[in-house]
Amino acid sequence: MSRELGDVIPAPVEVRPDAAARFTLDADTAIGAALEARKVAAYLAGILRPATGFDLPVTDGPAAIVLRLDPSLGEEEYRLEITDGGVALTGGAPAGLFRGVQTLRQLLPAEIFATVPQAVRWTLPGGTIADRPRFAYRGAMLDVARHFFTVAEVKSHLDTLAQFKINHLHLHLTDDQGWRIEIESWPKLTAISGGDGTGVDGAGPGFYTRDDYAEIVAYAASRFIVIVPEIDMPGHVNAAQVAYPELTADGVAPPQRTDVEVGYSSLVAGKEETYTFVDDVLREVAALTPGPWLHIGGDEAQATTAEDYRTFIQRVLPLVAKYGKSPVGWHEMAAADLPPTAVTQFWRIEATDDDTARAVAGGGKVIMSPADRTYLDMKYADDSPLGLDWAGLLDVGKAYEWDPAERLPGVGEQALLGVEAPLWSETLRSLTDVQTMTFPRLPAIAEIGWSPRGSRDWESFRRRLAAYGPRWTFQGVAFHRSPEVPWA
Ligand code: TNX
Repeated sequence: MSRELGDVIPAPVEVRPDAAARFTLDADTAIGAALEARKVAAYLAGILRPATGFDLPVTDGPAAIVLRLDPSLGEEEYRLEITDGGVALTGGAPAGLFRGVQTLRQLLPAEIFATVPQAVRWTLPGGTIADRPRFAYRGAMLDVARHFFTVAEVKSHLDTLAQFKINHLHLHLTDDQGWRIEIESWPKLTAISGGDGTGVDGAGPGFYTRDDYAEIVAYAASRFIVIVPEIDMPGHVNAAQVAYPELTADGVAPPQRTDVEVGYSSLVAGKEETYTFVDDVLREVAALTPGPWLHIGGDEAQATTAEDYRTFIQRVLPLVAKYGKSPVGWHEMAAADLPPTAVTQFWRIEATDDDTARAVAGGGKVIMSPADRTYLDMKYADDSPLGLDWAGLLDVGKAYEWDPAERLPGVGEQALLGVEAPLWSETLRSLTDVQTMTFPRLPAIAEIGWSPRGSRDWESFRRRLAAYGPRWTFQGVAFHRSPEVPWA
Protein backbone atom coordinates (compact mmCIF):
# COMPACT_ATOMS: atom_id res chain seq x y z
CA MET A 1 0.00 0.00 0.00
CA SER A 2 1.40 3.39 -0.91
CA ARG A 3 1.11 5.94 1.80
CA GLU A 4 0.64 9.64 1.31
CA LEU A 5 2.14 12.34 3.47
CA GLY A 6 -1.26 13.36 4.86
CA ASP A 7 -2.31 9.84 5.95
CA VAL A 8 -2.03 10.73 9.62
CA ILE A 9 -4.44 10.85 12.59
CA PRO A 10 -4.98 13.52 13.83
CA ALA A 11 -4.82 15.41 10.52
CA PRO A 12 -1.80 17.75 10.49
CA VAL A 13 -2.24 21.50 10.06
CA GLU A 14 -0.16 21.81 6.91
CA VAL A 15 0.97 19.06 4.52
CA ARG A 16 3.17 19.74 1.45
CA PRO A 17 3.99 16.53 -0.37
CA ASP A 18 7.06 16.29 -2.60
CA ALA A 19 6.18 13.45 -4.95
CA ALA A 20 9.76 13.30 -6.25
CA ALA A 21 11.27 12.64 -2.83
CA ARG A 22 11.29 9.66 -0.50
CA PHE A 23 13.54 8.35 2.22
CA THR A 24 14.12 4.70 3.10
CA LEU A 25 15.43 3.60 6.49
CA ASP A 26 18.03 0.86 6.39
CA ALA A 27 20.45 -1.02 8.62
CA ASP A 28 22.88 1.94 8.53
CA THR A 29 20.39 4.62 9.55
CA ALA A 30 21.28 6.54 12.70
CA ILE A 31 19.25 9.03 14.73
CA GLY A 32 20.97 12.30 15.59
CA ALA A 33 19.97 14.37 18.58
CA ALA A 34 21.64 16.87 20.88
CA LEU A 35 21.08 17.02 24.62
CA GLU A 36 17.43 17.84 25.27
CA ALA A 37 16.27 15.96 22.19
CA ARG A 38 18.01 12.72 23.15
CA LYS A 39 15.23 11.23 25.27
CA VAL A 40 12.73 11.48 22.45
CA ALA A 41 15.35 10.19 20.00
CA ALA A 42 15.85 7.15 22.25
CA TYR A 43 12.08 6.64 22.35
CA LEU A 44 11.96 6.84 18.53
CA ALA A 45 14.73 4.28 18.20
CA GLY A 46 12.89 2.10 20.71
CA ILE A 47 9.65 2.05 18.72
CA LEU A 48 11.41 1.50 15.37
CA ARG A 49 13.76 -1.33 16.40
CA PRO A 50 11.38 -4.26 16.97
CA ALA A 51 9.82 -4.27 13.48
CA THR A 52 12.88 -3.13 11.50
CA GLY A 53 15.45 -5.19 13.36
CA PHE A 54 17.88 -2.28 12.75
CA ASP A 55 20.31 -0.95 15.39
CA LEU A 56 19.27 2.70 14.90
CA PRO A 57 21.95 4.14 17.18
CA VAL A 58 21.27 7.54 18.75
CA THR A 59 24.22 9.85 18.22
CA ASP A 60 25.18 13.49 18.50
CA GLY A 61 27.18 13.13 15.28
CA PRO A 62 25.85 13.20 11.70
CA ALA A 63 22.77 11.07 11.04
CA ALA A 64 20.04 10.59 8.41
CA ILE A 65 17.25 11.23 10.92
CA VAL A 66 17.86 14.36 12.97
CA LEU A 67 15.80 15.63 15.91
CA ARG A 68 16.33 19.18 17.08
CA LEU A 69 14.63 21.86 19.14
CA ASP A 70 13.60 25.31 17.97
CA PRO A 71 12.22 27.36 20.87
CA SER A 72 10.52 29.76 18.43
CA LEU A 73 7.92 26.99 17.91
CA GLY A 74 5.15 26.30 20.43
CA GLU A 75 5.78 23.57 23.00
CA GLU A 76 3.82 20.85 21.18
CA GLU A 77 4.49 22.25 17.71
CA TYR A 78 6.75 20.45 15.24
CA ARG A 79 8.00 20.47 11.65
CA LEU A 80 8.81 17.31 9.77
CA GLU A 81 10.83 17.38 6.53
CA ILE A 82 11.39 14.22 4.56
CA THR A 83 13.86 14.42 1.66
CA ASP A 84 15.90 11.87 -0.29
CA GLY A 85 18.73 12.54 2.13
CA GLY A 86 16.86 11.92 5.33
CA VAL A 87 14.42 13.20 7.92
CA ALA A 88 14.59 16.45 9.90
CA LEU A 89 12.19 16.72 12.83
CA THR A 90 12.10 20.01 14.71
CA GLY A 91 10.06 20.55 17.87
CA GLY A 92 9.37 23.58 20.02
CA ALA A 93 10.19 21.41 23.06
CA PRO A 94 10.63 17.66 23.66
CA ALA A 95 6.80 17.40 23.72
CA GLY A 96 6.66 18.74 20.16
CA LEU A 97 9.31 16.26 19.05
CA PHE A 98 7.29 13.46 20.66
CA ARG A 99 4.14 14.51 18.79
CA GLY A 100 6.17 14.65 15.56
CA VAL A 101 7.54 11.17 16.22
CA GLN A 102 3.95 9.87 16.26
CA THR A 103 3.40 11.41 12.84
CA LEU A 104 6.64 9.90 11.53
CA ARG A 105 5.64 6.48 12.84
CA GLN A 106 2.30 6.60 11.01
CA LEU A 107 4.03 7.52 7.74
CA LEU A 108 5.97 4.23 7.74
CA PRO A 109 4.39 1.00 6.50
CA ALA A 110 1.82 -0.42 8.97
CA GLU A 111 4.25 -3.26 9.75
CA ILE A 112 6.29 -0.76 11.79
CA PHE A 113 3.80 -1.47 14.61
CA ALA A 114 4.76 -5.17 14.65
CA THR A 115 6.70 -6.50 17.61
CA VAL A 116 9.03 -8.77 15.60
CA PRO A 117 11.15 -8.04 12.47
CA GLN A 118 9.23 -7.68 9.20
CA ALA A 119 10.62 -8.00 5.65
CA VAL A 120 9.45 -4.62 4.39
CA ARG A 121 11.09 -1.63 2.68
CA TRP A 122 10.80 1.15 5.27
CA THR A 123 10.06 4.02 2.90
CA LEU A 124 8.70 7.40 3.96
CA PRO A 125 6.86 9.72 1.51
CA GLY A 126 8.72 12.99 0.77
CA GLY A 127 7.60 16.50 1.74
CA THR A 128 7.01 18.77 4.68
CA ILE A 129 4.50 18.78 7.54
CA ALA A 130 4.00 21.77 9.85
CA ASP A 131 1.76 20.95 12.78
CA ARG A 132 0.48 22.23 16.11
CA PRO A 133 -2.55 21.56 18.35
CA ARG A 134 -5.84 23.43 18.33
CA PHE A 135 -6.40 22.85 22.07
CA ALA A 136 -3.97 22.59 24.98
CA TYR A 137 -5.99 19.77 26.60
CA ARG A 138 -6.71 16.59 24.65
CA GLY A 139 -7.76 13.97 27.13
CA ALA A 140 -9.01 10.47 27.75
CA MET A 141 -10.51 9.24 31.02
CA LEU A 142 -10.37 5.75 32.48
CA ASP A 143 -12.66 4.66 35.35
CA VAL A 144 -10.52 2.36 37.51
CA ALA A 145 -13.07 2.41 40.37
CA ARG A 146 -15.94 0.38 38.86
CA HIS A 147 -13.39 -1.98 37.40
CA PHE A 148 -9.73 -1.91 38.41
CA PHE A 149 -6.98 -1.89 35.79
CA THR A 150 -3.41 -2.82 36.70
CA VAL A 151 -0.34 -0.62 36.28
CA ALA A 152 0.70 -2.71 33.26
CA GLU A 153 -2.73 -2.27 31.68
CA VAL A 154 -2.70 1.49 32.22
CA LYS A 155 0.81 1.73 30.71
CA SER A 156 -0.32 -0.20 27.67
CA HIS A 157 -3.34 2.09 27.37
CA LEU A 158 -1.06 5.15 27.59
CA ASP A 159 1.04 3.83 24.70
CA THR A 160 -1.99 3.47 22.47
CA LEU A 161 -3.39 6.89 23.45
CA ALA A 162 -0.06 8.62 22.79
CA GLN A 163 -0.25 7.58 19.14
CA PHE A 164 -3.10 10.08 18.72
CA LYS A 165 -1.30 12.97 20.45
CA ILE A 166 -3.48 12.69 23.56
CA ASN A 167 -1.78 14.68 26.32
CA HIS A 168 -3.92 14.06 29.43
CA LEU A 169 -5.16 10.85 31.06
CA HIS A 170 -7.80 11.50 33.69
CA LEU A 171 -7.99 8.60 36.18
CA HIS A 172 -11.34 8.22 37.96
CA LEU A 173 -9.80 6.72 41.10
CA THR A 174 -12.72 6.54 43.51
CA ASP A 175 -16.43 5.80 43.35
CA ASP A 176 -19.22 4.05 45.24
CA GLN A 177 -17.89 0.60 44.32
CA GLY A 178 -14.18 1.02 45.07
CA TRP A 179 -11.30 3.21 46.25
CA ARG A 180 -8.19 2.65 44.13
CA ILE A 181 -5.44 4.90 45.46
CA GLU A 182 -3.50 4.39 48.68
CA ILE A 183 -3.92 7.23 51.18
CA GLU A 184 -1.42 6.74 54.02
CA SER A 185 -3.38 8.77 56.55
CA TRP A 186 -6.62 6.86 55.85
CA PRO A 187 -5.33 3.32 55.18
CA LYS A 188 -8.69 1.52 55.36
CA LEU A 189 -9.80 3.25 52.15
CA THR A 190 -7.79 0.76 50.14
CA ALA A 191 -7.44 -1.99 52.75
CA ILE A 192 -11.23 -2.35 52.70
CA SER A 193 -12.53 -0.65 49.57
CA GLY A 194 -9.67 -1.74 47.31
CA GLY A 195 -10.01 -5.32 48.47
CA ASP A 196 -11.96 -8.45 47.57
CA GLY A 197 -15.54 -8.03 46.50
CA THR A 198 -15.13 -4.43 45.35
CA GLY A 199 -16.00 -3.12 41.91
CA VAL A 200 -19.17 -3.63 39.91
CA ASP A 201 -20.54 -7.15 40.59
CA GLY A 202 -17.63 -7.56 43.00
CA ALA A 203 -15.50 -8.14 39.92
CA GLY A 204 -12.26 -7.47 41.57
CA PRO A 205 -9.88 -6.13 44.13
CA GLY A 206 -7.11 -3.73 43.30
CA PHE A 207 -5.61 -0.37 44.09
CA TYR A 208 -2.48 1.61 43.32
CA THR A 209 0.10 1.88 46.07
CA ARG A 210 1.95 5.18 46.16
CA ASP A 211 4.79 3.53 44.23
CA ASP A 212 2.39 2.10 41.64
CA TYR A 213 0.85 5.48 41.15
CA ALA A 214 4.23 7.17 40.82
CA GLU A 215 5.13 4.57 38.21
CA ILE A 216 2.02 5.42 36.17
CA VAL A 217 2.71 9.15 36.45
CA ALA A 218 6.34 8.71 35.34
CA TYR A 219 5.41 6.44 32.43
CA ALA A 220 2.77 8.92 31.30
CA ALA A 221 5.33 11.74 31.52
CA SER A 222 7.67 9.77 29.27
CA ARG A 223 4.82 9.87 26.71
CA PHE A 224 4.24 13.59 27.44
CA ILE A 225 0.88 12.75 29.01
CA VAL A 226 -0.24 14.45 32.22
CA ILE A 227 -2.17 12.32 34.72
CA VAL A 228 -5.26 14.07 36.13
CA PRO A 229 -6.30 12.27 39.33
CA GLU A 230 -9.98 12.40 40.28
CA ILE A 231 -11.29 11.96 43.81
CA ASP A 232 -15.05 12.06 43.30
CA MET A 233 -17.00 13.99 45.96
CA PRO A 234 -19.32 14.87 47.65
CA GLY A 235 -21.29 12.07 45.91
CA HIS A 236 -19.95 8.71 44.68
CA VAL A 237 -18.36 8.08 48.10
CA ASN A 238 -19.96 4.86 49.34
CA ALA A 239 -16.61 3.02 49.25
CA ALA A 240 -15.04 5.68 51.48
CA GLN A 241 -17.98 5.48 53.92
CA VAL A 242 -17.80 1.69 54.10
CA ALA A 243 -14.17 2.06 55.20
CA TYR A 244 -14.77 5.06 57.50
CA PRO A 245 -18.33 5.25 58.91
CA GLU A 246 -17.52 8.61 60.53
CA LEU A 247 -17.93 10.06 57.03
CA THR A 248 -21.67 9.36 57.13
CA ALA A 249 -24.35 11.51 58.79
CA ASP A 250 -25.25 8.90 61.45
CA GLY A 251 -21.80 7.33 61.83
CA VAL A 252 -23.08 3.94 60.70
CA ALA A 253 -21.24 2.10 57.92
CA PRO A 254 -23.41 1.58 54.83
CA PRO A 255 -23.37 -1.79 53.09
CA GLN A 256 -20.73 -2.28 50.41
CA ARG A 257 -22.23 -1.62 46.97
CA THR A 258 -21.40 -3.43 43.75
CA ASP A 259 -24.44 -2.38 41.67
CA VAL A 260 -24.39 0.45 39.12
CA GLU A 261 -26.80 2.88 40.79
CA VAL A 262 -25.58 6.49 41.11
CA GLY A 263 -26.60 9.46 43.23
CA TYR A 264 -27.23 7.83 46.63
CA SER A 265 -24.11 8.58 48.69
CA SER A 266 -22.82 11.89 50.03
CA LEU A 267 -20.16 13.29 52.30
CA VAL A 268 -21.66 15.44 55.05
CA ALA A 269 -21.17 19.15 54.36
CA GLY A 270 -21.85 20.14 57.99
CA LYS A 271 -19.33 17.80 59.67
CA GLU A 272 -15.71 18.83 60.34
CA GLU A 273 -14.44 15.24 59.87
CA THR A 274 -15.45 15.64 56.24
CA TYR A 275 -12.94 18.41 55.65
CA THR A 276 -10.18 16.71 57.65
CA PHE A 277 -10.66 13.74 55.35
CA VAL A 278 -10.75 15.80 52.16
CA ASP A 279 -7.72 17.84 53.23
CA ASP A 280 -5.67 14.71 53.94
CA VAL A 281 -6.67 13.02 50.69
CA LEU A 282 -6.02 16.08 48.54
CA ARG A 283 -2.68 16.72 50.25
CA GLU A 284 -1.48 13.18 49.59
CA VAL A 285 -2.77 13.02 46.03
CA ALA A 286 -1.30 16.46 45.25
CA ALA A 287 2.07 15.28 46.54
CA LEU A 288 1.98 12.40 44.03
CA THR A 289 0.91 14.67 41.18
CA PRO A 290 3.43 16.73 39.18
CA GLY A 291 0.65 17.93 36.84
CA PRO A 292 -1.32 21.09 37.61
CA TRP A 293 -4.78 19.51 38.07
CA LEU A 294 -6.75 17.86 40.83
CA HIS A 295 -10.20 16.67 39.70
CA ILE A 296 -12.69 16.80 42.56
CA GLY A 297 -15.60 15.14 40.77
CA GLY A 298 -18.75 16.91 41.92
CA ASP A 299 -21.10 14.95 39.63
CA GLU A 300 -24.50 13.45 40.36
CA ALA A 301 -24.66 14.58 43.99
CA GLN A 302 -28.39 13.86 44.20
CA ALA A 303 -28.04 12.83 47.84
CA THR A 304 -26.65 16.26 48.76
CA THR A 305 -28.96 19.28 49.11
CA ALA A 306 -28.20 22.23 46.80
CA GLU A 307 -27.15 24.30 49.79
CA ASP A 308 -24.88 21.61 51.22
CA TYR A 309 -23.40 21.07 47.78
CA ARG A 310 -22.40 24.73 47.47
CA THR A 311 -21.07 24.78 51.03
CA PHE A 312 -19.00 21.69 50.35
CA ILE A 313 -17.54 22.85 47.02
CA GLN A 314 -16.83 26.31 48.43
CA ARG A 315 -14.81 24.72 51.26
CA VAL A 316 -12.96 22.24 49.07
CA LEU A 317 -11.85 24.61 46.28
CA PRO A 318 -9.38 26.46 48.58
CA LEU A 319 -7.92 23.11 49.70
CA VAL A 320 -6.99 22.33 46.10
CA ALA A 321 -5.27 25.72 45.86
CA LYS A 322 -3.58 25.19 49.23
CA TYR A 323 -1.78 22.19 47.77
CA GLY A 324 -0.68 24.14 44.71
CA LYS A 325 -3.14 22.69 42.22
CA SER A 326 -5.97 23.95 40.04
CA PRO A 327 -9.39 22.32 40.43
CA VAL A 328 -11.23 20.48 37.70
CA GLY A 329 -14.76 19.29 38.32
CA TRP A 330 -17.73 17.90 36.41
CA HIS A 331 -19.95 20.80 35.39
CA GLU A 332 -22.35 20.42 38.32
CA MET A 333 -19.51 22.08 40.27
CA ALA A 334 -20.32 25.33 38.45
CA ALA A 335 -23.39 25.69 40.67
CA ALA A 336 -20.87 27.06 43.20
CA ASP A 337 -18.94 30.30 42.69
CA LEU A 338 -15.77 29.24 40.96
CA PRO A 339 -12.42 31.02 40.83
CA PRO A 340 -11.19 31.59 37.25
CA THR A 341 -8.54 28.89 37.82
CA ALA A 342 -11.26 26.23 38.11
CA VAL A 343 -11.97 24.12 35.04
CA THR A 344 -15.47 22.87 34.34
CA GLN A 345 -15.88 19.55 32.55
CA PHE A 346 -19.21 19.51 30.73
CA TRP A 347 -20.68 16.01 30.29
CA ARG A 348 -24.42 16.33 29.74
CA ILE A 349 -26.36 15.60 26.56
CA GLU A 350 -28.32 18.86 26.76
CA ALA A 351 -27.39 21.70 24.40
CA THR A 352 -27.31 24.44 27.05
CA ASP A 353 -25.97 24.81 30.56
CA ASP A 354 -26.36 28.11 32.40
CA ASP A 355 -23.91 27.28 35.17
CA THR A 356 -21.13 26.35 32.75
CA ALA A 357 -21.78 29.56 30.79
CA ARG A 358 -21.63 31.51 34.07
CA ALA A 359 -18.28 29.90 34.95
CA VAL A 360 -16.97 30.98 31.54
CA ALA A 361 -18.27 34.53 32.02
CA GLY A 362 -16.25 34.56 35.24
CA GLY A 363 -13.08 33.68 33.32
CA GLY A 364 -13.08 29.91 33.77
CA LYS A 365 -12.17 27.35 31.11
CA VAL A 366 -14.11 24.30 29.97
CA ILE A 367 -13.27 20.75 28.96
CA MET A 368 -15.92 19.44 26.57
CA SER A 369 -17.05 15.87 27.18
CA PRO A 370 -20.71 15.77 26.09
CA ALA A 371 -21.83 12.19 26.71
CA ASP A 372 -23.68 11.88 23.40
CA ARG A 373 -20.42 12.58 21.47
CA THR A 374 -17.49 11.61 23.66
CA TYR A 375 -18.55 8.87 26.11
CA LEU A 376 -16.55 5.84 25.08
CA ASP A 377 -18.71 3.62 27.32
CA MET A 378 -21.77 4.18 25.14
CA LYS A 379 -22.64 1.28 22.85
CA TYR A 380 -21.65 1.66 19.20
CA ALA A 381 -24.88 0.00 18.06
CA ASP A 382 -27.87 -1.83 19.54
CA ASP A 383 -26.07 -5.14 19.41
CA SER A 384 -22.81 -3.97 21.04
CA PRO A 385 -21.93 -6.55 23.70
CA LEU A 386 -20.29 -3.91 25.93
CA GLY A 387 -21.41 -0.52 27.10
CA LEU A 388 -24.43 1.49 28.22
CA ASP A 389 -26.90 3.50 26.15
CA TRP A 390 -28.37 6.21 28.38
CA ALA A 391 -26.74 8.94 26.23
CA GLY A 392 -27.68 7.18 22.99
CA LEU A 393 -25.69 4.99 20.65
CA LEU A 394 -22.36 6.39 19.56
CA ASP A 395 -20.75 5.23 16.35
CA VAL A 396 -17.61 6.81 14.87
CA GLY A 397 -19.25 9.40 12.63
CA LYS A 398 -21.29 10.81 15.50
CA ALA A 399 -18.16 11.04 17.66
CA TYR A 400 -16.43 12.90 14.82
CA GLU A 401 -19.02 15.23 13.32
CA TRP A 402 -19.51 17.92 15.97
CA ASP A 403 -17.50 20.85 17.18
CA PRO A 404 -16.75 21.67 20.82
CA ALA A 405 -16.84 25.43 20.19
CA GLU A 406 -20.43 25.16 18.94
CA ARG A 407 -21.82 22.90 21.61
CA LEU A 408 -22.90 25.31 24.36
CA PRO A 409 -24.12 28.90 24.13
CA GLY A 410 -21.64 31.13 25.95
CA VAL A 411 -18.83 28.59 25.59
CA GLY A 412 -16.85 29.41 22.44
CA GLU A 413 -13.38 28.58 21.20
CA GLN A 414 -11.63 30.93 23.65
CA ALA A 415 -13.41 29.37 26.63
CA LEU A 416 -12.22 25.88 25.82
CA LEU A 417 -9.25 24.26 27.45
CA GLY A 418 -10.01 21.29 25.23
CA VAL A 419 -11.85 17.99 24.87
CA GLU A 420 -11.87 14.67 26.70
CA ALA A 421 -13.32 11.25 25.97
CA PRO A 422 -14.32 9.50 29.24
CA LEU A 423 -14.51 5.72 29.54
CA TRP A 424 -16.62 4.49 32.46
CA SER A 425 -16.06 0.85 33.30
CA GLU A 426 -19.33 -0.58 34.64
CA THR A 427 -19.50 -3.09 31.77
CA LEU A 428 -15.77 -3.58 31.15
CA ARG A 429 -13.68 -6.44 32.48
CA SER A 430 -10.35 -6.38 30.62
CA LEU A 431 -7.85 -4.29 28.69
CA THR A 432 -9.31 -5.81 25.53
CA ASP A 433 -12.70 -4.40 26.54
CA VAL A 434 -11.10 -0.98 27.12
CA GLN A 435 -9.44 -1.06 23.70
CA THR A 436 -12.61 -2.19 21.94
CA MET A 437 -14.55 0.77 23.34
CA THR A 438 -11.69 3.23 22.83
CA PHE A 439 -10.80 2.45 19.23
CA PRO A 440 -11.76 3.78 16.79
CA ARG A 441 -13.76 6.50 18.59
CA LEU A 442 -10.93 8.02 20.63
CA PRO A 443 -9.07 9.00 17.42
CA ALA A 444 -12.16 11.01 16.42
CA ILE A 445 -12.03 13.02 19.64
CA ALA A 446 -8.24 13.33 19.34
CA GLU A 447 -8.60 14.82 15.85
CA ILE A 448 -11.26 17.27 17.09
CA GLY A 449 -8.84 18.33 19.82
CA TRP A 450 -5.74 18.65 17.63
CA SER A 451 -6.66 19.51 14.05
CA PRO A 452 -7.96 22.87 12.80
CA ARG A 453 -11.72 22.93 12.41
CA GLY A 454 -11.43 23.67 8.70
CA SER A 455 -9.21 20.69 7.92
CA ARG A 456 -11.59 18.13 9.38
CA ASP A 457 -13.40 15.95 6.89
CA TRP A 458 -15.34 12.74 7.59
CA GLU A 459 -14.56 11.08 4.25
CA SER A 460 -10.87 11.67 4.76
CA PHE A 461 -11.06 10.59 8.40
CA ARG A 462 -12.77 7.28 7.72
CA ARG A 463 -10.18 6.44 5.03
CA ARG A 464 -7.35 7.26 7.42
CA LEU A 465 -9.03 5.15 10.12
CA ALA A 466 -9.31 2.23 7.71
CA ALA A 467 -5.54 2.48 7.20
CA TYR A 468 -5.10 2.35 10.98
CA GLY A 469 -6.77 -1.08 11.24
CA PRO A 470 -3.62 -3.01 10.28
CA ARG A 471 -1.55 -0.89 12.66
CA TRP A 472 -3.78 -1.93 15.59
CA THR A 473 -3.66 -5.52 14.39
CA PHE A 474 0.15 -5.53 14.21
CA GLN A 475 0.41 -4.24 17.78
CA GLY A 476 -2.26 -6.58 19.11
CA VAL A 477 -4.72 -3.81 20.00
CA ALA A 478 -8.43 -4.66 19.83
CA PHE A 479 -10.77 -2.29 17.99
CA HIS A 480 -14.40 -2.23 16.92
CA ARG A 481 -14.81 -2.82 13.19
CA SER A 482 -17.46 -0.16 12.77
CA PRO A 483 -19.44 -0.59 9.54
CA GLU A 484 -18.98 3.16 8.96
CA VAL A 485 -15.28 2.64 8.20
CA PRO A 486 -14.05 1.04 4.93
CA TRP A 487 -11.64 -1.39 6.64
CA ALA A 488 -9.36 -3.19 4.19
C1 TNX B 1 -22.59 9.13 34.55
S1 TNX B 1 -21.23 11.41 33.64
C2 TNX B 1 -21.58 9.26 35.48
C3 TNX B 1 -20.87 8.05 35.93
C4 TNX B 1 -21.32 6.82 35.20
C5 TNX B 1 -21.60 7.16 33.75
C6 TNX B 1 -21.94 5.98 32.91
C7 TNX B 1 -20.73 11.43 35.09
C8 TNX B 1 -19.90 12.55 35.49
N1 TNX B 1 -21.07 10.45 35.93
O1 TNX B 1 -21.01 7.90 37.32
O2 TNX B 1 -20.33 5.86 35.30
O3 TNX B 1 -22.65 8.09 33.71
O4 TNX B 1 -22.01 6.34 31.57
